[in-house]
Amino acid sequence: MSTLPAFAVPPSFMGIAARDPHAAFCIAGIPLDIGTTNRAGARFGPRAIRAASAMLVDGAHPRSWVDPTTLPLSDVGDFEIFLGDIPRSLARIEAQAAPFAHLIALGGEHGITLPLLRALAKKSGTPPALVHFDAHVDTWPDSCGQEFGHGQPFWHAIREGLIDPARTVQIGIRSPVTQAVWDWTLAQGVTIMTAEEVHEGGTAATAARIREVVGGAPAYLTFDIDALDPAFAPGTGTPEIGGLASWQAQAILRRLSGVDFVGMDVVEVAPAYDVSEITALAAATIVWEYLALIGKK
Ligand SMILES: [Mn+2]
Repeated sequence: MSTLPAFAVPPSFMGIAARDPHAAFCIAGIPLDIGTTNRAGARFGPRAIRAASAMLVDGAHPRSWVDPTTLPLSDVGDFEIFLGDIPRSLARIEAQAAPFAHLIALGGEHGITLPLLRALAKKSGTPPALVHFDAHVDTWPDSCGQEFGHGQPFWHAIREGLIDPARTVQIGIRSPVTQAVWDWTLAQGVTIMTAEEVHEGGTAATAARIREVVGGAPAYLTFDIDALDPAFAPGTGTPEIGGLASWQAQAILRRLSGVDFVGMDVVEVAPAYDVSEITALAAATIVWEYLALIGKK
């Protein structure tokens, strides 16, 4: 717990002073956004999320009673990327992610998840389960001619065997999508929970379904902030109406204690389109919720 007022907390995540890459949990920014298909600007996501996280240093999580500021946690700064060069950037991200025991990444666009999963696969051998919050399935074989844009990460991840599709669950899905992409995703064994299903079934049933799909497998959490409704997260490149309220995402995450999470990212925060920093605050709080979950283990 910090004794500083929120506005005076240093500009790392939650004001963490440690930059030790050997810490049990490490936070890194990955300011890549050149694979976005609509509004770019997620390159400024990491700094906005860090700034908003200053609100989260005043005590423990009111459900798990973990205080994330007391965890063995470092903020190692931002990864290097190559401007204008997606393949080279992805290779560089993968190499930089490799040494960390447990990485929590602040995007950047969703394309960063592919090299993070590649790095994880090299470490663990067995493909993890995937808990994927998003408005979009992100299993397009290409978007606007891009092979490695922000709509492709899970097309590649499934084909490369980086995740277990039978233990993959997507939550909040609602965007326009070609039926061939939808059907291919389901045919791989992926569970799709639409935003409507979350709204109508409730957060407890959603969390129960996630737990059922993931089972006891190691799991990776990828949270595209556009899973949230634009009313709660306007600061993103490809907003879609009908999304989750921030309380719903929080309520679902709080019911995932005991899941064996091995890494996470929060992506697609584009501060230029944000209002009153609510998108950045939502993203920072999602990370904080995640830290409360893994800190309980
Ligand atoms: Mn996405």
